Amino acid sequence: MFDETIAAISTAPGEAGIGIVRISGPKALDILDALFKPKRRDSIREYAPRKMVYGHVSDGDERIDEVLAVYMKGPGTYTAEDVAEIDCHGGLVPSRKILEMALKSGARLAERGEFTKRAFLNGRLDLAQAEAVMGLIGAKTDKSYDIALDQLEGGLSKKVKAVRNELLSLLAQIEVSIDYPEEDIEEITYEKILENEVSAKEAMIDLLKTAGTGKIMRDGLQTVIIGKPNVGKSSLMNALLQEARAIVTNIPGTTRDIIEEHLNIRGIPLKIVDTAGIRETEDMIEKMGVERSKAFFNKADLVILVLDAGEALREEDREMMEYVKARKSIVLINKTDLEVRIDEKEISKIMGDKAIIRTSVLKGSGLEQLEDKIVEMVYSGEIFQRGDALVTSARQKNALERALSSINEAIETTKKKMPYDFIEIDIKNSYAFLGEIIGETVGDDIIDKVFSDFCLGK
Ligand SMILES: Nc1nc2c(ncn2[C@@H]2O[C@H](COP(=O)(O)OP(=O)(O)OP(=O)(O)O)[C@@H](O)[C@H]2O)c(=O)[nH]1
Ligand SMILES: [Mg+2]
Repeated sequence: MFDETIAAISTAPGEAGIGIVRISGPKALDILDALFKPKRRDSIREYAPRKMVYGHVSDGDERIDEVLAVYMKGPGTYTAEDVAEIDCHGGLVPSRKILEMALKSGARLAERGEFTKRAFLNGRLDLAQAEAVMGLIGAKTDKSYDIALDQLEGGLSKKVKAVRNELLSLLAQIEVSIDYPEEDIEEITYEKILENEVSAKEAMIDLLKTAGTGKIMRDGLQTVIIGKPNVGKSSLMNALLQEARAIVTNIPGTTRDIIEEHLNIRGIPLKIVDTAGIRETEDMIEKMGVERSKAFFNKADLVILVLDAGEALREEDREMMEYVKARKSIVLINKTDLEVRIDEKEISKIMGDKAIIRTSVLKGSGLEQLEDKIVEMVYSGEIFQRGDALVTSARQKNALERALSSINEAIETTKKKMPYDFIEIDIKNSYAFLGEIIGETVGDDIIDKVFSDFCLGK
C-alpha cells in the first residue's frame, strides 16, 4: 500500500455536464471531509461509505461548486485503496478548482495512469488487464472494444497462465528427477520433456499469431492510398469517409501533405492515409509530401494503389505496382466512367493474384467491392488472424517472442540430450518472459513505461 494520496481530474477537459475529481489513498476521506460540506449533515463521515451525498465544496467562506460526493473504502475499489470522488459541474474551472483544493489539503497530483498502476501494484489487475483499460478507452469500433473488454476480464491472461503452468509442472518433474534420481518415481525422459516443450511452443505460436490482429484492433488497420497525381486518391478518401475531408481538384499535385483519418468499415477500424501523388518533382513542398508518402507506404498494413483508367500505363505505374505487389494490397482502376485506355491485362499480369477492382469514385461505383475486399482480407487471416484472446500491445508481443525463443533453445538442448540443468535454464527463462506479459516478472522501468501511455486521471 502507498503512503501518498493522489488526485486528478478523471473526466476529459472541455465543456460537459459533469466533471469528476478522483482521490485515492490513505487520506482520501480526510481530504474529502476538508473540502466538502453535505447539505443535511455536518460531515461526510456521518454517512455510510459508498453513499452519494449532495452538498457543496467550499474554500473557507467561498462556495466553489454544488456537487455530489462519495467516499469508498478500500480494498473493494478501483485502486484497492480508499477512494473519494467528487462530481462537480463540467467545464474547465470547477474541476480544476476542486483539484487544487484537494492538492492543498494533502493530495499529490496523480501521474498518467497512476490510479490503474496502483490497481496493478495492489494486485487487483494484472499488467495485461491494466493495458486493456487503455484499450477500452481508446477503442474505435465495437469489435476493438469487445477485444479490450475480454482482455480486461482476463482472457489473454488466462491463456498465458495456462502455458506458464504447463512449463511449471514440467520444471517440477525435471526437478524431481534431478533431486531424487534413485527414488522410485516415474523418471522423466527426454522424449517426454520434448513433448511438453513442443506443446508449450505451439501455444505460444498461436498466441503470437494474434498479435497483428490485436494491434489493428487497437490502433486501426494502417491503410495508405497511393498513386500518381490526379488519379483520384483524395476523392477515394472522401468517398470512404463520406465527407469532403481532402481537397480535390483536377490539378495534379493537389495533396501536398499526409491526411490521416479514422474510419470504421463494418467493425474494422481503419486509419486511412491519403498521400501526395508520387512523382518526380522539383517543387520543394511537393517533394517533401512525396517523401512522406513513401514513409507511410513503408509502414502500412494495407496499400491501396489507385490507377487512372483513362490513361495508358506509364513507367511510374509499373514501378509502383512492383513495390505494391510485395505488400498486402488492392489495386483500384479508377475513372472507369471515362474511355478506358489502360491495359488491364498487363495489370493482372504484373499483380498476379492481387485484387483488382474497377471503380468510378466520381459515380460512386466499385466502393462496395472495395469494402468487401478489405473485410475479406481481414477475416480470411490474410491480414490478420482471429483468436479468442489477442495479444494487443507491442510489449506483450515482445515478451512472447522472447518466451518463444527461449523455449526453442530448450527444445534444441533437449534434442541434444544435454544435462537436465541446462534444459531447465531455458524453460525457466521462457516461464519468466511469459510472466512479463501479465506483469509477474517485470521491472519498474517496464511498469512505468506501460502506465506513461495512459491518460491523466485514469
Ligand atoms: N471522371 C472521373 N474523374 C474522377 C474520378 N475520381 C476522381 N476524379 C477527378 O480527378 C481529379 C483528381 O482527383 P483527386 O481526388 O484530387 O486526385 P488525387 O489522386 O488526390 O490527386 P493529387 O492529390 O494531386 O495527387 C478531380 O478532378 C476529380 O474530380 C472518377 O472516378 N472519374
Ligand atoms: Mg489528392
